[in-house]
Amino acid sequence: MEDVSKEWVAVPRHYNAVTDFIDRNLAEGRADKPAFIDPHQTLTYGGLNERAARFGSALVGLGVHREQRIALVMFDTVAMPVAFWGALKAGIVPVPVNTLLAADQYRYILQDCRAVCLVVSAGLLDVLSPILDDLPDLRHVIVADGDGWRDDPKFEDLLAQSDPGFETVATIADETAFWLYSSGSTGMPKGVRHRHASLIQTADLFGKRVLGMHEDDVIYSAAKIFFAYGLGNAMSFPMAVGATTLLLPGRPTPDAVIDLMKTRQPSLFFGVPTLYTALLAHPALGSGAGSDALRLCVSAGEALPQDVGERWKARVGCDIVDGIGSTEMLHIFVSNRPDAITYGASGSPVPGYAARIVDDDGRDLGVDEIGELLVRGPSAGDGYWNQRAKSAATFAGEWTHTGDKYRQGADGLYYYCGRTDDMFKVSGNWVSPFDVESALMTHSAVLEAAVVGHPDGDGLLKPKAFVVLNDGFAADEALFTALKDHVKAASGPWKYPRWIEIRDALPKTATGKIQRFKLREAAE
Ligand code: 3UK
Repeated sequence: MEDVSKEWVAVPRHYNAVTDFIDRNLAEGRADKPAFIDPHQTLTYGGLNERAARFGSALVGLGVHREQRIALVMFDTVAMPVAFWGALKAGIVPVPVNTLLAADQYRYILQDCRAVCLVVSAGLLDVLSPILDDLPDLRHVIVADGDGWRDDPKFEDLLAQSDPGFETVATIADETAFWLYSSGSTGMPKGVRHRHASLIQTADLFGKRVLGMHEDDVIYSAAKIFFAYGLGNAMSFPMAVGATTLLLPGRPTPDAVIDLMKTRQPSLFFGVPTLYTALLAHPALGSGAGSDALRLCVSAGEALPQDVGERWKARVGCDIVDGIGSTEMLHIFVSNRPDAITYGASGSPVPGYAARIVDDDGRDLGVDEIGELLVRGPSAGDGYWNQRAKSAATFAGEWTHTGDKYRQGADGLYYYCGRTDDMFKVSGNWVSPFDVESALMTHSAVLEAAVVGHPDGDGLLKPKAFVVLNDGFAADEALFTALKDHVKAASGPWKYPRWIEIRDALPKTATGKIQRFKLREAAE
């Protein structure tokens, strides 16, 4: 097999990612250029440099040590890159966390990563404050875009009090720079440790070489920075070339997206398939999705249905590049190319990455044979935190197991064929059937539940629940609404079952495992 490592960016052993992503922009004369624009503030590269230094020094001042974790539960505003890069500058490890989680999930993640400091957007305090006293390692809560928490100064005041000349800590290229949590089909989310050297690999190999991202681009990513997908699109890729990113702290509804496209005229747009579908259903969607400067769109998170890509191209006049990435690999590793798009396919390996499709015994498969996709590349994570068995199974030496079923067509392209487990994505967010089932079963009406992904009218999967009721409960609309609301509150707003079917019993294996595949077939 071809040696892809010659494509990798050479990174010196003593290396802090801040040098490539912040310092280089100043050295190349972009101190006054906007790096990030949110609805309230513009942050230039010079401003980011100063504020990241201040935040790094502030963390040290609060007694946070190198290699300790700080959790970032933040909306996409200019404070997010300041917190992320400020931590890296100090050799402290930021852990961006999904802003859509429920209190129990925050408790688990913050305990698991032993965050000593939490940086949180004021709007998220209602969800987080009830669990803050359950975190023995947590010493400081810094509130961004709002008032302070107990004795801690708020983000802005903390920055004002600290040292703008704070020097970048000399880290090692292979040192852990940040973590991202990845959800699995069983058990709780796992912290993936990523290295300082990985960010420049994804920015160069995918951002520059595949997307051709350059200094004059204006980027808008509907996927938020707390996702690996958004972290690259909206933060590391634009910073690697000195481009400008537009940030939207709120939900990327079709109205909000079209409004931003019109008022800010981005040249690159990043979304997930559900959003492209929702935009296509919007009467106001027209040429360039509102932006005359739009040159390219990107989709990831789940497979982009062929017809969504084709309808988008016809209506918006711009292609969508579909590529598959993962939290474990940091960003996209198999992708279409802007000048070679096949809707319905994931494309071919990104420069610097190699892919294989193997059977259960690890043997390479031939054309059109379906097996698991393995990938090799320079941005693979260093493993899951405190999960030796799962790390060994996924990060198998040079090759990373994706958990995805793929086939390689006679055209050489890779075609997505589903997951090797029962997991599926809704609007780019993972749904673990087990999670939704557990949430349903905490409702007094529910005896048992099984959840599968079921295609909606656009061919995108949504949760469908099969429920066995406890005696004395009637299957009526009021109950269905109550169950949906219950899941939204207990597990996450995107996870509620769009369809509920009442059953007398669920199909099970001899060992009592729910046979979801039977329900999936029954639902088709
Ligand atoms: C699925 C896709 C088909 C696939 C991600 C871009 O989604 C990202 O990371 P996650 O860890 O999920 C990874 C899994 O999602 N998937 C992603 N993209 C596609 N399936 N076609 C696609 N284009 O199951 C994969 O294993 O949440 C996406 C960049 C960085 C990312 N982390």
